[in-house]
Amino acid sequence: MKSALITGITGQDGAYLAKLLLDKGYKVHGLVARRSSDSRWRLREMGIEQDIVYLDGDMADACSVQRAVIKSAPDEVYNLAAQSFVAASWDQPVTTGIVDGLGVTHLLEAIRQFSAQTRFYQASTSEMFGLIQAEQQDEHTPFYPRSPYGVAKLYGHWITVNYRESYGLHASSGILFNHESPLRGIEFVTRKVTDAAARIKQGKQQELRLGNIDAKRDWGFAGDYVEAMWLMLQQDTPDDYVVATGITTTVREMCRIAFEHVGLDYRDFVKIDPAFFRPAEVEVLLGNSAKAQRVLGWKPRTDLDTLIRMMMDADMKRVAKE
Ligand code: NAP
Ligand code: F7E
Repeated sequence: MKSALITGITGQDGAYLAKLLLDKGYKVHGLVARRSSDSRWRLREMGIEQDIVYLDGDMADACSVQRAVIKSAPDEVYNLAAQSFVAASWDQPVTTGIVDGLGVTHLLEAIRQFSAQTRFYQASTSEMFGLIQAEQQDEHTPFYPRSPYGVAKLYGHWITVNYRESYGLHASSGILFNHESPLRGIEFVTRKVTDAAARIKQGKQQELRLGNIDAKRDWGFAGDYVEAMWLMLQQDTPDDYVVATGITTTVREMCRIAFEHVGLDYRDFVKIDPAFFRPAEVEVLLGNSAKAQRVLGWKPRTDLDTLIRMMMDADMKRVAKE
């Protein structure tokens, strides 16, 4: 039985990845940071809460990360833990830098010292492209991060490349573009919109306040994207891969799809609020995942319309029960 350690197991991707690995017969360990309220709801929704071995720890605390690596004796480590909300990274730039940046070194050092055969996945991000330097971004596109989050993740990305090149670790980085699901955090724009459309439809909310709805994102489904993570660690050679759909859509269009699904016109309810604009914006992202498709045999299976409908259906049911 293979052993895996997932940091960030309580997050959106953690839940989908844990399910995928359990289905493949892995023993799954999860590094979980102490919180005063319940953080395992996604694992419960997936029906896998009882199937995971939980290890206490925080990415900011090198000792706890080291202990988790030693205890889980992992064949594979997936580093998904992060302060992942871009907007919050301007409010908490130092925490974001420690957790999303230095935290990666805590984990890589523990692997290097105690478990050098372990394969490592780093959750890199399209936010590293930020102010885009090419119309469609791939593994060769220069980076230009636009937020403390993007800057911290760029450190995490390069320290992963560096440990691979310095110590020969099997360390890979997935440069993932936005991916969503019914388990997406409510603060991210897709869930904010589907939750609000469901509430408005059911008379529980009157309007939806958004920021820059002209921003464009390359949105895919989290369930498809965790397969790419796993595939990267099954290769003989570690490498970096862009994971994206190759289609970019405005927030405005995404709102139209969501509201239309419940028979509403978003223009009647969406209000633009300067409070949701960012100090520096990533206006457009569009990924080229040709390498992942060629080498890993991966491809996105869920289009945006299907994804938003899936999220809308889940939110309609949840809001109705409240
Ligand atoms: P998410 O839902 O925000 O989950 C983040 C996870 O990190 C949660 O389990 C959270 O724990 C944990 N965490 C936060 N701070 C921690 C700390 N100090 N120590 C230990 N754990 C900590 O994020 P996601 O959408 O699943 O994304 C997974 C990873 O992929 C993240 O690294 C993100 O930056 C990256 N990424 C995401 C996307 C995307 O579109 N989703 C795209 C590219 C890259 P709590 O539940 O206790 O808060
Ligand atoms: O914003 C615009 C906002 O917060 C998308 C994270 O998973 O993907 C995610 O980062 C766009 C931005 O995601 C609102 O300005 C307009 O242009 O859903 P988001 P994100 O910032 O793209 C990347 C790949 C990651 O790595 C991150 O971890 O939508 N927008 N109005 C809004 N966004 C939010 N959240 N709320 C609004 O009211």
